[in-house]
Amino acid sequence: MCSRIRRIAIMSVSEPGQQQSLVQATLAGDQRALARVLTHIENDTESGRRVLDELFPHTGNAHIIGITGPPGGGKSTLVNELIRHWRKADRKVAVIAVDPSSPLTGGATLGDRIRMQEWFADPGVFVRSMASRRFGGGLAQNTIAVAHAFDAAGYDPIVIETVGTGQDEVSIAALAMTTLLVQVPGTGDGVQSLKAGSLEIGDVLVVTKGDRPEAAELARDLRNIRSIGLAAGAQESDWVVPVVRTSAINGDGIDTLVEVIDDHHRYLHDSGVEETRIRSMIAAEISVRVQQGLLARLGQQHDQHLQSLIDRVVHRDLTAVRAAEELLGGL
Ligand SMILES: Nc1nc2c(ncn2[C@@H]2O[C@H](COP(=O)(O)OP(=O)(O)O)[C@@H](O)[C@H]2O)c(=O)[nH]1
Ligand SMILES: [Mg+2]
Repeated sequence: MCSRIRRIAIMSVSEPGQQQSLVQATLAGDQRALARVLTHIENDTESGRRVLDELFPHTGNAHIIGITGPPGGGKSTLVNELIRHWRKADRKVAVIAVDPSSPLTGGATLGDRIRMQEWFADPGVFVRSMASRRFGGGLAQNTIAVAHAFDAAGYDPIVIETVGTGQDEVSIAALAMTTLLVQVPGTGDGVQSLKAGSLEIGDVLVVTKGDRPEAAELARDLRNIRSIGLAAGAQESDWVVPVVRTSAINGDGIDTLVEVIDDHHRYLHDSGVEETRIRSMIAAEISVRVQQGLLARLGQQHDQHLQSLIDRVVHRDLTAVRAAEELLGGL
C-alpha cells in the first residue's frame, strides 16, 4: 500500500509540466509543494534529481548552520530557542534534524515533536526530520540536497542538527558554513575526555545547559584550551572561536549566540574565506555522492566476482588490497 502511494506521488511529477509547476510553487514559497519536493529529493528519485536541477540556480543565499554534539546535549532545545529569535527578526527558518534512529520512527524523538509543535502553524518555520540511513549513523545521504531545496524556497538560515559521533562531526563541518559544536556540562568527565582534534570542527563552541553548576567551569576550561591553541578553529587562523554558554531554562546566552553566528557569517564574507569554504562544501558534497555511487556500483557488481576474489584472498593468493583494486578497476 505504502509503496503504491509513493509510486503515484513519484509519477505525478514525471510530466515535465507538472514538474515545472511543482518547482514554481516551491520557489513561490508553497510549503505543500516544498514538502513533496523534499520527499522526492530524500528518496533520491530521478524526478527528485530533475527538480533539484531546476531549483539549484536559485540557491546560494542561505546561511547553512551545522549544530552537532552528543545525544541529549540540548541541541534541539537550543535550536528551538534560536528559531524564536530568528522569527522575531522575521527570518524564514528551516531545520533539518538528522537522527541516527531507525527510519521507522522518522528520525524525530517524541521530545522533538512536542517542541516543534510550537511552530506547526507558523509558515516561516519548516522542520524536517531525516533518519540517517547508511554509513553507520552518518549524515543522511541527501541532507545537503534537502538544504538546497530550502535555500531555493527562501529559507535563511537553514540549521542542520546531527548527533556528533566522530566522523559525522567532520562531515557536518564540511557541509555547513558555520558549525556550532555543543559541549555539555555535568557529564562527569569535563574537558579531559575530549578527543584530540575534536574541538577543531567548531566555529563556535556552545556550552549548553548553562544553568548547571558545572557550566561555568566547562566554559572557562574551553576558553583556556582555545587560548593555548588546541581549538584554533576550523581552517581559518584569524577567527577566534567564541565559547558561548547558553541555557534554555533561563534564556541566558541565546542573544549572544545569535550575534556570534551572525559575526561568523560576516567574518566569512568580509575576509574572503567564504569562497574557499563554499568550494570545499561543494567538494565534500560531490565526494559524498561519488562514494555513494561507487558503493552502489560495487553492490551491483556480480557477487560471483566478489566471491571469487574473496576465495583468492582466503587462499593467500591475493591481498585484499589487490582485490579492492581489481573491483575498482572494473567499475
Ligand atoms: N538544565 C537544562 N536542561 C536542558 C537544557 N536544554 C535542554 N535540556 C534538557 O536536555 C534534554 C535533551 O535535550 P535535547 O534538546 O532533546 O537534546 P539533543 O538530543 O541534543 O537534541 C531534555 O530533557 C532537555 O529538557 C538547558 O538549557 N538546561
Ligand atoms: Mg535533538
